[in-house]
Amino acid sequence: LRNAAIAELKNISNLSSLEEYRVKYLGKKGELTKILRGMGGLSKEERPIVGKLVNEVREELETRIETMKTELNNKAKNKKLKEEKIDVTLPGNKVNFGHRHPLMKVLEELEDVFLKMGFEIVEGPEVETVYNNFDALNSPDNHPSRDKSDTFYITEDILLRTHTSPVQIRTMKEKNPPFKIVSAGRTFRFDDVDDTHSPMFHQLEGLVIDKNITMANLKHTIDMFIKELFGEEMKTRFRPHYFPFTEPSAEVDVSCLSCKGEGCPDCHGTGWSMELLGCGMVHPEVLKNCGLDPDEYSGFAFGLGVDRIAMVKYGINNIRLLFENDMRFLNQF
Ligand code: FA5
Repeated sequence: LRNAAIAELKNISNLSSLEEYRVKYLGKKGELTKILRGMGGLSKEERPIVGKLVNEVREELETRIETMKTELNNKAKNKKLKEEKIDVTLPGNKVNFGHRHPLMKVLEELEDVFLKMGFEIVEGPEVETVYNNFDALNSPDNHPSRDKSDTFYITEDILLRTHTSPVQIRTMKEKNPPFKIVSAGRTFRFDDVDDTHSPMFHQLEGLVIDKNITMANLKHTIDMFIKELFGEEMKTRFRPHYFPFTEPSAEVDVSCLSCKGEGCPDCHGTGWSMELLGCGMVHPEVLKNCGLDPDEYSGFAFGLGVDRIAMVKYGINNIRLLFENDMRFLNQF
């Protein structure tokens, strides 16, 4: 029996068959127990001999089973360790980080420049009253921009703002001068889409009200912010223009950064980029509409096209790219 048991043990390869094996030989109904139970049929002299033999075999099998158990346990542990080994030298999985949209980057950069120049940032709503968007800004009743073919009306008195200038009205009514504010956000016009126009675009409005503010302060502020944003070599050009809410008024272009002379695709050889902003001295009528005395206070205002600034800054020749969300384009920023 001992030899058969030892031979059988060699074929056992896992813990559950080892347990079956233990029960088979050492359990209550096991082979060795059977022999002990059958000892009643033996003579007095034979009993201690057989009893001793059975106990010896039992002890030997117990030791062997214990050893086998430890071996099997170790084997299982090693197998697990091998399988679950982590190769720390393997290259990691690439994590794609999101990033700011180029337009938002420019917008934040613009706000930073104006904060540095002592301006305060204020907010204004995208849905505005016709009064704030046109009337209070001295816009004549028959001004073409009021037309339904140019402006998105919600009701007769409510519209999607066509520019950020209504924030001027809100600020002048709320704050006591002197103040310097900027306000950026979305604006809407019934414009046909082309390379430089979109029906939804972004403007940044600036307004400075104090005593003795002149056109020189306006020119200096615009020049400074353009140089801060694009670099010292950037030049500005002020062209006389008309806005109902400023007098005098001007439009501003900046020099074409990538100018290739005569046949330049960006400026058609003029040396000047597309129009970037409108500006001027706040019209006395507008000051009066907001309860300010034009004999005491004066000020300047400007409104810049943020999308166009982004285009000049990053050399983008088509405004559509800013709104199409093509990842091949966006991933370049
Ligand atoms: C205005 O909107 C005036 N409110 C600006 C102003 C403010 C003048 C304060 C004086 C004092 P204008 O319509 O020119 O002006 O627009 C200003 C800028 O917005 C333009 O120079 C241009 O850069 C940008 N812009 C206008 N229309 C579009 C459009 N459809 N798509 C993209 N950018 C546009």
